[in-house]
Amino acid sequence: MALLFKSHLDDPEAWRRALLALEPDLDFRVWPETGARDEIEAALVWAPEPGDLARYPNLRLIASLGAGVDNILSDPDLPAEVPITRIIDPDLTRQMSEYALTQILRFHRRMDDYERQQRAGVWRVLAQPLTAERRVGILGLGVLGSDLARKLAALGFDVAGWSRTPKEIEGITGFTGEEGLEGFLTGTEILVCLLPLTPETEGILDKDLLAALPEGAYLVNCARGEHLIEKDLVAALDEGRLAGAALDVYRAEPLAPDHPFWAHPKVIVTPHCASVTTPASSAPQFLDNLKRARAGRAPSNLVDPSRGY
Ligand code: NDP
Ligand code: OXD
Repeated sequence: MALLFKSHLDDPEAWRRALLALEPDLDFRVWPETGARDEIEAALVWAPEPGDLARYPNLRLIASLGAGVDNILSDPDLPAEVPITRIIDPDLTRQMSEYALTQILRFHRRMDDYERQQRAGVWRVLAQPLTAERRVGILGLGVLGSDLARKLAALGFDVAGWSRTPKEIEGITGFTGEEGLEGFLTGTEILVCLLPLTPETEGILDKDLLAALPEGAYLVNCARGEHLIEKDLVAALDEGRLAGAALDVYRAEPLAPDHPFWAHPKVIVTPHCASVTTPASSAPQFLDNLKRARAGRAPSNLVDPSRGY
């Protein structure tokens, strides 16, 4: 039986090395060189072609190469009975918290204003709130959001988080569901999006949500481009209601060369690099799940397709 690898972003040779180092007999095939389709028992994928995963009659595991699974669950022909897993990995979590902290601290310490001052040759010390006076709000208190929340709280920030179900995290003010969203937003000066992309969260970062933030707030979106209504962000920045945005993800990636974000003075653009799955660190969980699937046991890091994440 064989493993099929399909990703336009991840390096198949790095994955081959990492997996074969642990299981030398693994039959590792890279799409589209699938060989006989009935020999494929597992698929390790990022953004598979819609309909493709339905073509392997003996598939028993679909493993996302990332933490997000929106690009798998969007396939209308997904084989319903095959378990889907995602990456939960300390390296991935650490990278995301580093990325978000970099952007948050940059805004908090007014580095965007100081960079503008430097370009104009201006020497002026700006008012600086203390961390305890700065409310950072995190949309999504899952694996990534809760790690970031704890690290921000350890730095002394006033941290709040919003999730679907209630969360008890020491030092974090939790808000839940539709009814909790407005109270969460009105206190949030730096908003970080770490939600999964689902039908409920698609387009959540729209003009109404941005208008509910205090004047001069900042946005950090490191989840999915489809969370954001891009023209609403540009309008909020241009009208001065938002002070800045750091974006790692976009509706269309790579970002088109003529996209207004590239040259916007209040936008930081990074190329979906906040957190990257590393084969050496994530290969063991995939092989363990393959063993579990072969033994008819539930894999770890299982996705709930009915929930969408
Ligand atoms: P998790 O599934 O662990 O956490 C998701 C969180 O979002 C949970 O707290 C969940 O609530 C909450 N949530 C989901 N739906 C809703 C909703 N409708 N209303 C309110 N809260 C909701 O995901 P991760 O933390 O592992 O990852 C988050 C996302 O980050 C990924 O889906 C991916 O899109 C993105 N990502 C981006 C990367 C990048 O490089 N830019 C890299 C890795 C991930 P509850 O706890 O109640 O279930
Ligand atoms: C992920 C990503 O979901 O890289 O892991 O975006």
